Amino acid sequence: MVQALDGATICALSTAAGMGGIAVIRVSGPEALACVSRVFSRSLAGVESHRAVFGRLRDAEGAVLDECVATVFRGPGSYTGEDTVELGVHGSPFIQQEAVRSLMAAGCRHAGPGEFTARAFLNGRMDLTQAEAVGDLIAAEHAGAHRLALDQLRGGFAREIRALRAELIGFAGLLELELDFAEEDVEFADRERFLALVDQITSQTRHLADSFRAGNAIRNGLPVAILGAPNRGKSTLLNALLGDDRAIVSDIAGTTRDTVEDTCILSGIKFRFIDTAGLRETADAIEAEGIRRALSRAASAQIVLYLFDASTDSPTSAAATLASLDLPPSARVLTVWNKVDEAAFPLPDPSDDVLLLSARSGEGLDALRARLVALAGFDTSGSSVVVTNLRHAEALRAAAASLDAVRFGLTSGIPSDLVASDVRQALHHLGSITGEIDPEDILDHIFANFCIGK
Ligand SMILES: Nc1nc2c(ncn2[C@@H]2O[C@H](COP(=O)(O)OP(=O)(O)OP(=O)(O)O)[C@@H](O)[C@H]2O)c(=O)[nH]1
Ligand SMILES: [Mg+2]
Repeated sequence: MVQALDGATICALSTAAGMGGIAVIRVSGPEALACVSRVFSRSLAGVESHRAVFGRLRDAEGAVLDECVATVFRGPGSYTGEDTVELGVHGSPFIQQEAVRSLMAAGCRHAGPGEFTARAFLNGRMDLTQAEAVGDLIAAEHAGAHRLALDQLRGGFAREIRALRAELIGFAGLLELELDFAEEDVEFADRERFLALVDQITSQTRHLADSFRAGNAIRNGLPVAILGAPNRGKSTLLNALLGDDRAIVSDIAGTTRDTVEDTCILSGIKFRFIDTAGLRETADAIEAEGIRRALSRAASAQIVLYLFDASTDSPTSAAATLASLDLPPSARVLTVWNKVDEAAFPLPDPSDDVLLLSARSGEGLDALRARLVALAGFDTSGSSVVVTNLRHAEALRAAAASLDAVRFGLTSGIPSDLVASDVRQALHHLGSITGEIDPEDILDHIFANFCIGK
């Protein structure tokens, strides 16, 4: 909750270090220096910003609790924009707990989740997308998610949104001007230019919204579906990729009936591997449902590994199977020839889209991993902005819908004041991303998901 934005001085453990390490207690607010001075052997009143002083910290009863370093950051040049003190205390849970209790007795109160970052936003130290990036940065489990969060923290996404808004505001200005002279029945703004501008802003907005699919995949794992007829070694491959005995393997065709999925990180990129029921004609209702699920997961996968069995599938039958596949064009299909250790036919030449391997012996597995990383690299290495946050994606889609209404209004002779109201709607949606509109309701939602001390 952001209920704590009342100007009080707040304190919280910022990082909980292990025994023997240093824990940082952050104190922020107008009374930060005074509060800490009450429980510290040295007054911080005259200490310059970004200076550290050594002293003794007292507990709530006035006894010496610890020797520690207090670092002073004066507002507005601090993380929150307010006067802040960071106390580096010894990391024992007892010292941490007593230090916080002592600060509370000295006039602080506990910070809510994300309250430091919420204050940073309210004090203009960062926009909303950057504040959200702080949460993402802390939650990032792998290099891909970390890079996206860092990009967002640096403000690239916010700049793009502001540029879009600026263009739209310019457009709205022209429209308002036209409204001012409505009685004279003049059309100031050139409709063609208007339309071109609206189209351009709409397509940029949609493009950003569409990047959410890639952004989400990077954060939550790029979906890779493993498909093929029964007994091709799909489950064996899943287990080999995960390095874990995750799915049941047997020589009985139709072993896997449900989808089995798990994630692993390859070269800093998170992949979500989905093992599926073998595809075949079947009268068994449960198996048929498994196959339906397999195809539905394949439809939302970014990469499909289609397995053939080098010991039973002939290249001709494989070609026929591939030709009859009805997979969405968005998925990249890689043909994987498994069981090369028992190959019965001449094997095709390996290429970017054709891989030869033995899931059982591990031969060719590294090449497959490298190929997957290379394919994912398209999404992660580009310098273009990628939307990773559902809230942003939804706001972008809503803005695009309002812009569609603007276009409709312009082309169907709807009065300019109604068109102007759609323009304002679009501005509102874009503004909600960076927090340039009244942010009260979205604030609670965003900062509630933070941890205490940030
Ligand atoms: N020789 C050899 N056998 C393999 C290889 N990979 C899998 N197998 C064997 O092939 C059989 C089927 O493997 P699974 O992984 O269960 O095949 P699946 O595609 O998941 O089969 P379903 O779940 O029935 O669709 C098992 O006996 C595996 O041990 C391989 O690379 N070489
Ligand atoms: Mg299986």
